[in-house]
Amino acid sequence: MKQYLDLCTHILENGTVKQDRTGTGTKSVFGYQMRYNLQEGFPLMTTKKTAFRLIATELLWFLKGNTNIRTLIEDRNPIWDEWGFERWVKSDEYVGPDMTDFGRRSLEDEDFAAIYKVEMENYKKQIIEDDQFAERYGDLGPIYGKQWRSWTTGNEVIDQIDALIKGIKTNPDSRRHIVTAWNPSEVKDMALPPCHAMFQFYVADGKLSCQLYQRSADVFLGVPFNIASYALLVHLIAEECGLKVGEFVHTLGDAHIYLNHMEQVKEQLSRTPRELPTLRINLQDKSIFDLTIADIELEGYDPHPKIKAPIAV
Ligand code: THF
Repeated sequence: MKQYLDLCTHILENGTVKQDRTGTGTKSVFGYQMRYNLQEGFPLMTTKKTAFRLIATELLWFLKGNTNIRTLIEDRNPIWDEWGFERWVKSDEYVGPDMTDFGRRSLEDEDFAAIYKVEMENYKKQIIEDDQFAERYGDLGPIYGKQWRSWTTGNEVIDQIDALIKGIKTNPDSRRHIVTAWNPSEVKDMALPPCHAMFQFYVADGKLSCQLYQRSADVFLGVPFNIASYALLVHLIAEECGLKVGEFVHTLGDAHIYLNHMEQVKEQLSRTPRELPTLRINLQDKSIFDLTIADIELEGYDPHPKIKAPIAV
């Protein structure tokens, strides 16, 4: 996808090197926009193999209103493991080896990395096997699933996705098709404040479009996931509302490349994009809230090989 490769080039050429919360360091720009016409194919990276199964199971997890990583671990989806693990090792009940700064230390110190791996496996095993442990230490706080499906103020509970679908069906021309995950009163209780903070839908000519405002964008690891995730969301909502897919407009706040992803980005920039795959959804008479990964299929995906990179925690 040229749009994505252009973003990478733009940051390499114009970005500023800054320190960040994770201590890794980034090169970043502030404010950037990309547009993906979903009629031209499904926007999953072709310049590196990207795990669509992980993207889809994460989105279905959000849509079910789930915030506990137990479901993700059962789906063999590791992308939120570090954030659950962090809550566990920072708790009073954790008495194992010191895991302070485990993300950075496991990259710098092989012996530590081996100990961390054992602790992480134990954590995941306990999440799967022990209901009470999973309830206490598998929950990431009121992150996306909670805000999307049950934003709570006083004694009112708001299902923003249900309201979004009803709004699109009954009043497609509305300029208020908005969902926000940024709940200022609950940000402090979240394992990670929402990166994809708010999105708006738009209907024209029988086509459904979506614009996302993403406050913080990890360009090498996160953004390929975010683009495909929102593209999938547009397909699901369009299917549910009897519309065709339009555009995904991706607006970024702090768009950064971690300094330990630079070689990987350059490798990706040296590759030529290939034809985009096609998405098929088997909704039948199901609601999008009851979908499983078996109902979603990707056809004709022929990417360049995977490029490995460490995630910043
Ligand atoms: N934290 C950071 N630093 N970046 C993010 O993109 C991010 N997220 C979610 C929460 N915190 C974040 C988690 N999303 C991968 C991708 C997305 C993630 C977390 C991890 C990742 O490691 N992808 C690898 C391996 C995948 C695989 O196993 O195949 C990849 O190569 O794509 C953004 O919302």
